[in-house]
Amino acid sequence: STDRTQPIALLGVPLEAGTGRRGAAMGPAALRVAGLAERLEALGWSVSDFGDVEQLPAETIGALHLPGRAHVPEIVASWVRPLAHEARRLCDEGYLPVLMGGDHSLSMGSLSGVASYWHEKGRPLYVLWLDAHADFNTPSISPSGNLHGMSLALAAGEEELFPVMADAPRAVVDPSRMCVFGARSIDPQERELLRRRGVTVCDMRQIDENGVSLLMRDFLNKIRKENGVLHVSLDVDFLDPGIAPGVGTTVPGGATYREAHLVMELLEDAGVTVSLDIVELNPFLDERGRSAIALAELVASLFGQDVMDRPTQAFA
Ligand code: B3U
Ligand code: MN
Ligand code: MN
Repeated sequence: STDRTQPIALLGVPLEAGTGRRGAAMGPAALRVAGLAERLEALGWSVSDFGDVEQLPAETIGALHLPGRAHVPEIVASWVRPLAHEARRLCDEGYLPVLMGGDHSLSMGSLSGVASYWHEKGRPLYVLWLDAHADFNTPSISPSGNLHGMSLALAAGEEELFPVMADAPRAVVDPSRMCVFGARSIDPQERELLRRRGVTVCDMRQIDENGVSLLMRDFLNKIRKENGVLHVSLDVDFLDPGIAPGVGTTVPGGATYREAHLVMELLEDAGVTVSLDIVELNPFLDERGRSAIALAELVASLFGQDVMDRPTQAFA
């Protein structure tokens, strides 16, 4: 159901300054070795790999002053500012951008660029955040100061984080159009902020009680009714550590292999995805490339890999 005449653009973002651990900078290389481009080409997509985004020199950023705790915002800014420009340019040129991380702070750049494009087009942009965490902290409430725990909050318009982006292309995403899916680790003040802003959070209990299908259909139907488009942000720790150990912050009780593929298949049926982040893969912690391969397989499902034709369309 997805329009395969749209070319896919791969762009690597070897950024790890948003986490407390090293290794995620090797993520783009591992996703390439896992055959991401080749898998999508085999499905009939035209894929261009634009290599890795170029980091800005430190002297063009200067010192950033954020309130509260924020670890090395200057280094994160040196990646996400050029990334916002690149994501915006790829949208302008008709590509479907796929950003390969790198830690989840990269979404500050990808989501900024993508949101600025759809804002100008006048199409409502939705966000599906597949993650054990909500990444909705701000510097004044974050317990760690790690910026990868704050990227969704920036997209939702939390002003404390605006200095990271400076004048890079950006638009605020309406928090009521955000869905955090797979959550099982949220900080107390983050939870309060999510509630105040009206973000939909589907935690693992809801997934256990209702199943992936019912929850995802509700969200996807809402997008389709509004003629909206969707940015998907896939954090490796959405998956259970048993199938994807290659991530710095493993949290037990994550999505199973089958649940995760079903999410991807429902996304493919809905045909609303316009951009994708694949983040937090840490090849230094992986086991024989398992996590990288699991991610490449999931992305293939999102772009149309299936076992049989579906006689009944899930979305008419
Ligand atoms: N919420 C915590 C932990 C965390 C968020 N994202 C990850 N870990 N990967 C924080 O640091 O903000
Ligand atoms: Mn995350
Ligand atoms: Mn996470």
